[in-house]
Amino acid sequence: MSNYHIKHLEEYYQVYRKSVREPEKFWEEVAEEHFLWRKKWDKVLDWDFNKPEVKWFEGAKLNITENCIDRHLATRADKTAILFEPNDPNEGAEHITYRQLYERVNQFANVLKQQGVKKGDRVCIYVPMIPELAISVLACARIGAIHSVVFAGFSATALSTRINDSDCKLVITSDGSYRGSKTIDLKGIVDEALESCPNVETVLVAKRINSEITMKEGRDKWLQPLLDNASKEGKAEVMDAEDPLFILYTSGSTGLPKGMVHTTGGYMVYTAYTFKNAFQYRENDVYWCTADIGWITGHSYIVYGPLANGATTVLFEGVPSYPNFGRFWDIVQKHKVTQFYTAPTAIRALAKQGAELVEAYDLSSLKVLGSVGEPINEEAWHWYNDTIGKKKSPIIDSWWQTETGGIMITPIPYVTPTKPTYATLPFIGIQPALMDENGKELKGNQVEGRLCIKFPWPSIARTIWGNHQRYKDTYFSAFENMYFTGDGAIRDEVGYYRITGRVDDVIIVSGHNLGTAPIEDAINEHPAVAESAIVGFPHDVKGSALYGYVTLKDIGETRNHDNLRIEINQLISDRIGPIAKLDKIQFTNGLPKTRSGKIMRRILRKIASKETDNLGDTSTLLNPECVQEIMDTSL
Ligand code: 6R9
Repeated sequence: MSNYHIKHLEEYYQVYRKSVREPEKFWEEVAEEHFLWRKKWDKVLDWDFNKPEVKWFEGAKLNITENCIDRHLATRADKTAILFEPNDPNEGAEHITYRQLYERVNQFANVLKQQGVKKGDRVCIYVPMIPELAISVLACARIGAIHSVVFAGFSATALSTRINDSDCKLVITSDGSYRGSKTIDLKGIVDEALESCPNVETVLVAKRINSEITMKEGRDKWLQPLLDNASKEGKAEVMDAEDPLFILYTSGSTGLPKGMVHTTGGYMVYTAYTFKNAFQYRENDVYWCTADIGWITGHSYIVYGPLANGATTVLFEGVPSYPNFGRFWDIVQKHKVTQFYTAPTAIRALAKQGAELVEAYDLSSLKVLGSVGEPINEEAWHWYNDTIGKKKSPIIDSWWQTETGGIMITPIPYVTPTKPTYATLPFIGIQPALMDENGKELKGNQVEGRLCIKFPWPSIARTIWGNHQRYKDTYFSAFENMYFTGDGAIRDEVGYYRITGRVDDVIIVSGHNLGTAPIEDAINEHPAVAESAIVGFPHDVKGSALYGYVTLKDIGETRNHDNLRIEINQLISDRIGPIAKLDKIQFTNGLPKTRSGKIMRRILRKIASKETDNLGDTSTLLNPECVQEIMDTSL
C-alpha cells in the first residue's frame, strides 16, 4: 500500500490530508496491512482530552515482539537485526541476526519468568549500551512485563527514586560499563540505590567489564549462567493493544520525574510507520541512531521502530571522542551506515574538531542525516549538511518528545525541501496548533506561539504512572481540548515550523531534559546554602548550560567560594548525575522575587545570557534592589 511509504511531496500532502480528514480510517489501514495482530480491534480510536483519555485499537490483541522478531524469521532469519559496535574498536563488532535475536530474547524472557516476573510487573533496566540492554527490553515485552529503563549515567538517588515510583521488584544491570577510556562501577551504584528500595527482590547482573563486585546473597544473580540454562523457545504473551508496554521517566519542571506510560498497539504502529518514512528506510539499509536506549529516542528509534521494519540497527556502546573524535565517521565507513541520527550537541562538539577528522573517512554510504533533542542552530545545521552530508544527504530535524512516543514534526527526506533550523512540516496524522498566551489559536502563517497538538496520534503517552491528575495538569490544562507540548514555535510563511525551545522550567543541556526544581533541591541540601535558582544560558557545544544563583546562610564568617562551588556540584552529581552539574555558580545576597514569593527566573535568565538591555519592569518585584547587585557581580 502506497500510504506506508511516501515518495514525493504531492503524495505527502495527499496522505496528510487523508490522515487528518479521516484519522481512524487512515490508521486502521496502516495497522491492518503492516502488522501482525492476534485479534483485530473493536474500535480504532476513543478519546477525550478533557478527561484525559486516549485509546487506540481497543480490543486488539498482539505482542510487539512478534512484530519486531518472529514475523521476520521467514524472510530475514540470517539478516543482522542488531549490529553491536563496542566501546573499544579493537574488540570488533557483533552481528546479531534475527534468528539469534529470537533465541536470545526467548532465553532472557524465560529467565525473567523463572525469577517470578509476570505480566504487568515492572522491571527496572539499568544497563549500558550493550546487546543485553535491547534484549532485556524485548524480553520484558515478550512476557508482558512493563520495562522501565533508567539511563545508566544517572546517579544512585535518581535510580532509587525511579525504582520506587513504579515499584520495580527486579532490576537488571551489569558489573560495570565502559565509557571511552574510563570504566564505571554500575553495580556499585545499584547497590547504593537499593539501600533505599526495600521492595527489590532480585538483581540480575550481566558481565561486561569483569570487575570485582560484591554480590548480595539471595538477591544478586549472574545473568549468563541463567541464560545458558534457559530455553531458546518461548511463547509471547498475548497483550491488549492498550496494555502498558513501558514506563520512561522524563524531568518535570517541579518535583519528581514523570513516569510516562506508553501502551502497546498504537506505539508500535506509530514508531514503525514514522521510522519507515522519516528515514526513508529501505530493505538493505544500515541504520544508526547514536542515542542511548535510556532515552525515548533509543526506545523508539533504536529498538522498536527499526526492528518492527526488519531493519539492521546499530547499537554503539562508546562515545564520539574515543579513541578519537573520528569515531562516529569510522563507524559510518566500517558498517556503510545509510541513515545517521544524532543530537545537535554531538554535531557541535564534532564540528569543533575540524574537517581533517571527517575527511579521513569515506562517508559516501550516507543517505539521510537526522537531528533530534533540541533546536539545531544554523551553524551546526550547515556543518552537518556540508561537511557530513556533502550537501547530498537531506537533514531531517525531527521534533518530538518522550510524551509523544514518536517523531511529530520533521521533513521527510527526499520529499520535503529542508530549511536550516526548521523542523518543517507535521508528520502524517499530526495536527499542530500555535496558541497565544490567552488561549486563542493563532491561525494562518507567520505566527509565533505555544505549540499544542489538537488531535490524538497513536503513540501519545496515556498517563503518568500513578498520577493521572499530574498528566492532566501538565499537558491538558493549559489550553482547552489540546495537548500542550511545553515548547514554543514559529510557523513561517509557507507553514514550516521552527521550534524555539521550552517555555517552562525545563532546560535542555546536551539534549537532556533537566528540570530546575530537582537541581535546586540538591543545591539546597548544602548546609551553607539558603536558596538557589537555576537558569539556562547559551553554550556553544551543549546548546544550553546551567547557571546557578545561590544565596548563602548568614553564619557571620566568609566562606571560600571555590570550595563551595566544588561541593555544590558534587551534591548535584550525587543526587542527579554529572550531566546536571552547573557551569557557573554566582553567589548573591538575594534572588529577585515576585510579591507572591516566586523567583523571577525570567530576569535571571536574561542576566545569565548577558541580555541586560531589556530586563522588563522590575519595579513590581519584592526586592528590586538585588537585580543591580546580581548584574554587577555577574560571571
Ligand atoms: C525526542 C526527545 C523533548 C524536548 C522537546 C523540545 C526538545 C526535541 C527537538 C527539540 C527543537 C528538535 N526537542 N527535538 N527542539 N528541535 N528537533 O528529545 O524527547 O528527551 O522528551 O525531549 O526536546 O524542547 O519538548 P525528550
